[in-house]
Amino acid sequence: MAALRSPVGALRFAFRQPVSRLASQRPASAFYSTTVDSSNAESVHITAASSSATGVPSGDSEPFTVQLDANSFKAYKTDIPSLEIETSKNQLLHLYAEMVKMRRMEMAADQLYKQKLIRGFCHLAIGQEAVAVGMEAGMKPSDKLITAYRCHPFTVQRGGTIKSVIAELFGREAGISKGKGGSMHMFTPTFFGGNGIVGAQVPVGAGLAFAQKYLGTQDAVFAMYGDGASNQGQVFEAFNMAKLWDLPCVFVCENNKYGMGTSAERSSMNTQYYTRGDVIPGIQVNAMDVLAVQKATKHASEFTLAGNGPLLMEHVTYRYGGHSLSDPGTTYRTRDEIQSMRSSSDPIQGLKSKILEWGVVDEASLKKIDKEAKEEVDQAVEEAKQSPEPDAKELWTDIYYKGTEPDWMRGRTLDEIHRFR
Ligand SMILES: Cc1ncc(C[n+]2csc(CCOP(=O)(O)OP(=O)(O)O)c2C)c(N)n1
Ligand SMILES: [Mg+2]
Repeated sequence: MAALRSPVGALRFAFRQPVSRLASQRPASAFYSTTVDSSNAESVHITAASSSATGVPSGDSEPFTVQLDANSFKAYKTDIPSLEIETSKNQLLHLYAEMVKMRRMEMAADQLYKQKLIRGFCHLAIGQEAVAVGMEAGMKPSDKLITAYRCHPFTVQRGGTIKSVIAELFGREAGISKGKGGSMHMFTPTFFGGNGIVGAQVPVGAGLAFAQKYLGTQDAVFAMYGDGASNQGQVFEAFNMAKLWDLPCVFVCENNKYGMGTSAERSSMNTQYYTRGDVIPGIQVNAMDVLAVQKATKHASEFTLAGNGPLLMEHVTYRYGGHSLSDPGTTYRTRDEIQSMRSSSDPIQGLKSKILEWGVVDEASLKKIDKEAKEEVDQAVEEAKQSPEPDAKELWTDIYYKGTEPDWMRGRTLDEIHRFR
């Protein structure tokens, strides 16, 4: 406590304290007793294995109802989505197969990076598979989505192929951006990237939502960002515009508990991110359960398209690996923490246990799905390796919308000039 005697010492002491502890040291005045004090509220349970189903039919495509865990959702200024979700054996197997494929693809990227076949930045979403797969299952195919750099599974879910993602990581012609973008720059007609600047995609997402309203598409936009991005000014500016104009925008905070090596508690005055939209309602989701993500996403799309304006959706999840491939991910959190998330909350293991419990298929059938996923990814990697590097003339394509190019452009040096016409 000696350090507290000097102002600098007091400051250092303050920075070492978890935010929740500092908040509890505040004077108990009316100033702090707001009606919505969510900063100390408990989050949803992040478990993938506590939903239940009875009367599972024998037919593979016959619908049946799953009751989600009672603590799957929390809500702010709105109601939680219904805890019942209709599914089928085929649908559950599809969700399982997609999550396994996404994990295999990311594991392949990890290996290929370590073999130096992938260079540059590479951020993987191992542990967060239920977010991309569950969102795709809950969105309309024509709804739009935009995210940050942790974008490989979204690219595949929104219409890309595993080969096109791996080839993009290699910088090859068969890549989804013709090898010119790399890890953070992948797109499909309904997926607007893949963005490297933290938070910058959030106002772009609000702009996309404005376009949907202006064009009358009846499509919702999901604008994703991380817990680390959540404190940026531009995020709140986007919230303001979206609410002012009641845009069909769902702002989605993918809370994986860390922004690089900084825990959410150290960076955010309120870690209940779904409550941070002021007058914009919010829903917090157990995003280790793919069915809860699917349910909440469908609910969110319908909510905003019914003319209710924007919604905040917080997916509580966890990344198993480091922030990127240059971070081992174990200096700012314990190995025990990672291990305990893997063993108690893994989205793939959770769905697997439900599939077996509900008699959807037996363990051998799931092993076959696992094997097929590995083979599909291995083949995609081999095919991507065969793809050539893009031709140098591709440096001048996809810069401007066709027909809007200037007469000429400067290249890497003053004398390198390309004439468009
Ligand atoms: C404007 C800007 N500042 C800093 C960085 C460096 N940076 C890259 S990712 C990141 C942390 C973001 O964390 P979060 O939003 O929680 O997303 P996550 O990586 O957890 O998916 C930072 C600071 C950047 N890319 N852009
Ligand atoms: Mg984060």
